[in-house]
Amino acid sequence: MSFENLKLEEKDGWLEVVIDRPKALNALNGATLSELASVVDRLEAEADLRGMIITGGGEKAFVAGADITELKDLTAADAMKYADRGQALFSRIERGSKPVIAAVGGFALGGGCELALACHIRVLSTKAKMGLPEVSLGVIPGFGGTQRLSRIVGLGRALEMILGGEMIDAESAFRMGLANRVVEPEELMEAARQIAGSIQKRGPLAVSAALRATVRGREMTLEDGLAFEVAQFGLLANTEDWKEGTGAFLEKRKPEFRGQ
Ligand code: CO8
Repeated sequence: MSFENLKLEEKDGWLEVVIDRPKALNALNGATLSELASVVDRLEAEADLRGMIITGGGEKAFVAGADITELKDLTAADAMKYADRGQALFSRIERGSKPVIAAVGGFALGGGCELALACHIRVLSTKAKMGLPEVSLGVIPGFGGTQRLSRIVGLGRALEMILGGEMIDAESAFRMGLANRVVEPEELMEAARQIAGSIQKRGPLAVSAALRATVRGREMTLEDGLAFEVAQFGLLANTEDWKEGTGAFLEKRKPEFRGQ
């Protein structure tokens, strides 16, 4: 599969996706959204793939937003269609069965910040800057930012970022729980791969079930979320991975999970 705006590599069972339009600071145009959608299809379809790392090409940006050149003359109907399309893609990432890590080495603004918010884990370099500057353009976050940011950092901090439109640096992002880790720029991909490597060692069906329960549970009442957790727990009990993981512990050996 070859792409115009993405670079794709498979490493140790993980897809590494570079959003690569450095001249536009990797802004998400329609073509890039379509390409990302087909990568998500592949991630879900191929059982051997365990997850995905998304990063930005060039020195300056993760993704500097939706491509503003495509926004200016949208009609109301087209704007809604555009927002729907981005939201659908980002929700597929968030609600998918495999973990997705954002490796943010520069500007993650607007739609780029919203893409990072839809990822499950965010690793930032010290050069990262995150923000939702849409109101400076007379628009609002439309790829999920008004919904996901407050769920991650709380309402007050989210509103300060959304209404004020200022960028925050990596340390501030870390302090408010927006970044899982902050590392030196040259260590960014390695840090993301290290997290991927830890996940890789675990039972793939258990990882998917844990992801599902945690992400979906957040949208439920505690009672419903707990019931959902019980159901996921029960489903896993029928799998070979469950027998292998618990058996290997008792036999004092490393498990060999087969995702079955
Ligand atoms: N879209 C298109 N082009 C962009 C974007 C963008 N989001 N960001 C940067 N570029 C382009 C610049 O126009 C410039 O192009 P050129 O060289 O041809 O002039 C090139 O990238 C380099 O940018 P700068 O020269 O501006 O670089 P600086 O280092 O001076 O500044 C900044 C970097 C601060 C990141 C600056 O480029 C900037 O402010 N960019 C815009 C950030 C922004 O406002 N993002 C939000 C966009 S709106 C959005 O994401 C909405 C999401 C929801 C959509 C819902 C659909 C309806």
